[in-house]
Amino acid sequence: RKQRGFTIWFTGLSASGKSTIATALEQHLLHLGLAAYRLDGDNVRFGLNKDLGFSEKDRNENIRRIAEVAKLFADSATIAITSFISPYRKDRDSARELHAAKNDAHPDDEPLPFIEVYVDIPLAEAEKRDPKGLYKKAREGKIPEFTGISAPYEEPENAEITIKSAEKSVEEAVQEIVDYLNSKGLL
Ligand code: GGZ
Repeated sequence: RKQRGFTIWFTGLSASGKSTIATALEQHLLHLGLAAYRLDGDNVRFGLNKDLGFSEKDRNENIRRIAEVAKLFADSATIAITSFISPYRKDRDSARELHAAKNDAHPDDEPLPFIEVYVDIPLAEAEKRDPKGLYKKAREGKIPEFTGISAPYEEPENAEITIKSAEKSVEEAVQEIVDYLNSKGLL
């Protein structure tokens, strides 16, 4: 059977564990012989989106472009995995709607599935982890508009999957996502 493309959209605070789980999930899917590709700050914020910072407007545009790129990957029968804070509910909902929209050139195509994964961690726990010392700098006022400290994070209300990352291993998190994908017939 032909692989269907779809997008797995991670969202959560800095240091929540999004990228670690996204990377382990990508490895798992590749080992199953599936085409998967991860979009994250390293390959997007330093390239396509290097003109963007962290103001609300720039984050809106960051997420808009990432959603468009993820959709292109999904449309090419790849599993797109995105790993960005994506703090605004409106932006995540737009990404979801973009995947659901009919393609005028291919009106008979099925909509591309969009799976939102909320990597839920208490702010205090993320701040305790602080692997890059960014929370400390943000508290000192050295990084303006830092998510969770001086910029908002709007929690998802209808995420397909919520992972409490302070209470689970990376392997358990990956298994939870894989079980969900299997239950929806996506793998
Ligand atoms: C939040 C920031 C900021 C500010 C730099 N706020 O832990 P990290 O370092 O590796 O991940 C964070 C990353 C967030 O970029 P995203 O593209 O995911 O953000 S968004 O979806 O909101 O557009 C953090 C670092 O960049 N970083 N400044 N002010 N995170």
